[in-house]
Amino acid sequence: MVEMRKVRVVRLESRAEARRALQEIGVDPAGVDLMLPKLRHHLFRLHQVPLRAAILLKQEMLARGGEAAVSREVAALAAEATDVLLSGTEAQFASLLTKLRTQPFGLAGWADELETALRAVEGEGRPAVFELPRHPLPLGARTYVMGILNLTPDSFSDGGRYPTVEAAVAAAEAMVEEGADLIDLGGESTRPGALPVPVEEELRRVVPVAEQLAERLPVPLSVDTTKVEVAKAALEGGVEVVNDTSGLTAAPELARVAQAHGAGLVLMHRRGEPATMQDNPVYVDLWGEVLEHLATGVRRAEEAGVPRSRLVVDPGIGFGKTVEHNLALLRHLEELQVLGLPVLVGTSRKSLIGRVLDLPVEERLEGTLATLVLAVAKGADFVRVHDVRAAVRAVRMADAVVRGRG
Ligand code: HH2
Repeated sequence: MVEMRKVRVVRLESRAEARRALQEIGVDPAGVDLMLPKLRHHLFRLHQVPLRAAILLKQEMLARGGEAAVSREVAALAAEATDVLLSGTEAQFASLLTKLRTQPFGLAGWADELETALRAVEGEGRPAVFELPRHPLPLGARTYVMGILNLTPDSFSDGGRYPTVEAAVAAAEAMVEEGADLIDLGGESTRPGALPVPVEEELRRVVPVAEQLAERLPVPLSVDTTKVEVAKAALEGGVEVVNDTSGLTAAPELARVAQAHGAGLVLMHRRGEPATMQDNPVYVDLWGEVLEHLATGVRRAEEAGVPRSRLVVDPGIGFGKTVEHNLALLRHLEELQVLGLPVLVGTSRKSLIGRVLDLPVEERLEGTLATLVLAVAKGADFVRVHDVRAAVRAVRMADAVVRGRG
């Protein structure tokens, strides 16, 4: 008989893992279904629940053996609303939702919000494929590496590297050789302090390269732009994704353009305009605000007819954020799960790495790789990078640990 440790710590990240844990110890199949909802725990933070609703909510969750933490002002009836930390098993939440739907004070609406969040953390309703016109990408099996091709004279780390169409095409081909799964073309720098580029100039930089690459590359292209004219011309030239760093705030019509071409749409969070976004950014609740901005973008995209299977969300590392904000976004990247969409993260050579390690832009590779690996561990589906070869190796290795092989 092999000696085994008597007590072990178990962390169950998904329903599938919980099911496996029960099956491994030989639980009766009927028992698996009964016990599974009691093994999965959830903790949600609810923003500003009105007083009477909060009191009922607390009472109902406590009655089910869960917990609902509220502000101390609630007991004194001295607050109009309170944030709530709501904790319980899946079984307790299921029973709570049924009850909330029969209650007054807007609790039925909170039940809907909670149900959406519960479904999202379990991965239910999450698109299985990033649907693109010519190169659809199945989701969930590995992390895709998006190579950056900046066709700009002033990008912060690689501006002015490709003075001709031929040089840009060769650079993109080299990135694909190194394992890039997509190529992101940018004709306007979004670095802090960058000034807007006239539309004719952005078109001149992007469209000829896009047309050449669309014919030659076996991978999809995206265009990093906030301009309708540029997105349109690029999509007509064979590009398959619009990467909108404003998250449909600069030009909401971008959604209709993407929809008309059956294109993918990346919605990123940013605060303000690149020219001024780093002037002392302040957030009351960083994640709360980032998620609301992205959810609004998602709603706009859906209203324009873009299906969820064509959407990706991105927290926008470095866009109107301090180093501490950027670190907090990376530390809790799993917060994005609540949107139920694939996630893209862009940290490559960014100033947060320069500031933490005190290194210039050409020495930020290792720092970049560390952030990529953590992003994979926290569920990123896409990473946007300059150094494709190194990123592909780091991400594949991280994927093998996190998701297993094959
Ligand atoms: N970062 C940059 C540009 N576009 N798009 C998405 N979706 N996510 C990002 O994090 C992101 C982005 C900034 O980096 P870079 O392209 O290297 O620099 P510049 O904007 O100066 O060209």
